[in-house]
Amino acid sequence: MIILHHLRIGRSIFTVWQLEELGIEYELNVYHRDPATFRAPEALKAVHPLGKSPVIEDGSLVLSESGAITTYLLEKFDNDHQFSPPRSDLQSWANFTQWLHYPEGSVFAPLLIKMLLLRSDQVHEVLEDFSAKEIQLHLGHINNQLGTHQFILGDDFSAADFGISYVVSLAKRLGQLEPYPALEAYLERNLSRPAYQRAIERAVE
Ligand SMILES: N[C@@H](CCC(=O)N[C@@H](CS)C(=O)NCC(=O)O)C(=O)O
Repeated sequence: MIILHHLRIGRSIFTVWQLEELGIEYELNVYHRDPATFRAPEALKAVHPLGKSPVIEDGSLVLSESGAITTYLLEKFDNDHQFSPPRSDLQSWANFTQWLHYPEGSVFAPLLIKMLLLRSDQVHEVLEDFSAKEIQLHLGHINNQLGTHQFILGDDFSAADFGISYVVSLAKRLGQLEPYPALEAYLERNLSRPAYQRAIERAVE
C-alpha cells in the first residue's frame, strides 16, 4: 500500500488530493511543523534525507518531489488515462509534462521570495522588484493558458491541475490574486472537487 508522509501545512495536501482522485487505498502519516521555526520535524529525516514533504513509500521505494510522485502514481494507477494523456500521444504528453513541472520549476521560487519578504522587517529592493515582476509574469502566463477554459489543459481536469492549484493557492495566500479573477474561480473549481474535500477531511484531523 502507498504510504504518504504528509506535513501540515504544505503542498502535500495536493498529493493527498491526488490519491483521493485516483481512488486508491493509502496510509497517511501526518507530521506537524515546529511551532517556533515553522520547519518540518526531525522525524521526517528518518523517512528521507531531505526531511521534506511530500514523500511516498511503496514497498522498498521511497520517493520525494511532488512532480515525480504525481508521475509515479499516474504510471501505476491511471491505466485508463483519466488524468494524463498517454505517452503514445507524444505532443499532448509533452505539453502535459510541461504544465506538470512548471509550478515547482518556475512559479514557486518567486512566491517563496515574496513569502520570506513578508516575514522580514527589512527592505530588499532587488528581491521585491524581482519577485513582483516574476509573479506577474507567471500568474499572467497561467491566466492566459486558462483563457476561458475550466482547467489548465482545457475543459477536462488533469493531473497538471494539482501543481497549478498549489501555486495559485499560495499566490492567493500572499495576496497576489486580486488582478486575476479567473484564477480565483479556477482555484475554487478545483478545491471544491469532492476528492479535494475528502483529502481535507482525512488530512486535517
Ligand atoms: N520541490 C519539493 C519541495 C518539498 C518541500 O519543500 N516541502 C516543504 C513543505 S511545502 C517542506 O517539507 N518544508 C519543511 C522544511 O523545509 O522544513 C516538492 O515538490 O516536493
